[in-house]
Amino acid sequence: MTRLKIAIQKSGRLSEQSLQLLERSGLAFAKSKDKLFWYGRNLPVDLLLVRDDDIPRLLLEGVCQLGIVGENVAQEKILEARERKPAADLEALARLDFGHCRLMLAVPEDMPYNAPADLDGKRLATSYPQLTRRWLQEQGVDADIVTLNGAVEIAPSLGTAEAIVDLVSTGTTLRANHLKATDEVLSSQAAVYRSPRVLDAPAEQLLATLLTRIEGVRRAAESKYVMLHAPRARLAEISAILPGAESPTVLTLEGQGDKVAVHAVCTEQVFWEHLEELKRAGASAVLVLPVEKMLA
Ligand code: PRT
Ligand code: ZN
Repeated sequence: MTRLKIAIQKSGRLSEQSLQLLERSGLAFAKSKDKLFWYGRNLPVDLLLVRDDDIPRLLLEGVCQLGIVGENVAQEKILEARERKPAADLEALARLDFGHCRLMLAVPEDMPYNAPADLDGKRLATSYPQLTRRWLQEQGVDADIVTLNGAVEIAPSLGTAEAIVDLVSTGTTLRANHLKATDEVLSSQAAVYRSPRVLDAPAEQLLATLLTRIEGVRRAAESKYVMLHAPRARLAEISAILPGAESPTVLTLEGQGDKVAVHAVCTEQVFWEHLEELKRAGASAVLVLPVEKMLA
């Protein structure tokens, strides 16, 4: 039986959530702390723990069949691979709603800046030369790219570049270095990618099952199961308040002709404001429960 290999980041911002997602999808691994390879215990699916930058290449070369990596890294490496092989591509199968960040142009706080055209003739420091070059081309700007592997944010104060293109999440790093973010080059989150290599039928089947489960875990994470009591006369109004709920289940309450119990899966976030609104509409005994798994 062919085994699938999934590549995830060994240690970094995406590691914990990538592993959690796979475990919630029903995969169990023989974990060994120092090893880069974890054998799948219950399904023929093994894990490869690597640097995030290596994941796109492992997929392109067919060493791994699936990989979880930030769109920023995947897109940068795809563009890089296309310089050698123009048809190189990776298929993004699902966005995972973690590892959110933005690749941004940032300039010194005291530098006059109105539009990308102001970058003409300037030097931009970045760890993402490919994405930066593409963006500059789209903007019709002629600037030099200085590729750095780390500490990009100090390039302007060192005098090695006038501006930078770097990942931003909270903006703390930029502020600490007296830089301001101006333009978004790419908005990114973690995603599952697949190798372009053709798989045999059982492997393809296993991959499809895994993806359905991943999708189920993702949807469950966003969903809540809501139970409440409602006056029968206000059922429509109450159902309409439930965020992302399709046709709730309505149950009669023993001995209470005017009241019903309503159960619904809400596929969007349920906020306190929704509960308060439900209460104003006459709902009582409102319970919100987490959903662990979902299979459509
Ligand atoms: O060792 P390995 O190569 O695997 O890890 P790495 O150091 O290259 O990557 P890691 O773990 O830092 O990030 C992995 C992925 O997380 C990135 O490729 C992004 O997809 C995603 N991600 C989300 C981020 C951030 N948020 C982020 N804030 N990656 C990096 N940062 C950096 C940013 O460059 C800045 O310098 O964190 C710093 C702090 O950001 P602020 O804005 O919160 O101050
Ligand atoms: Zn990396």
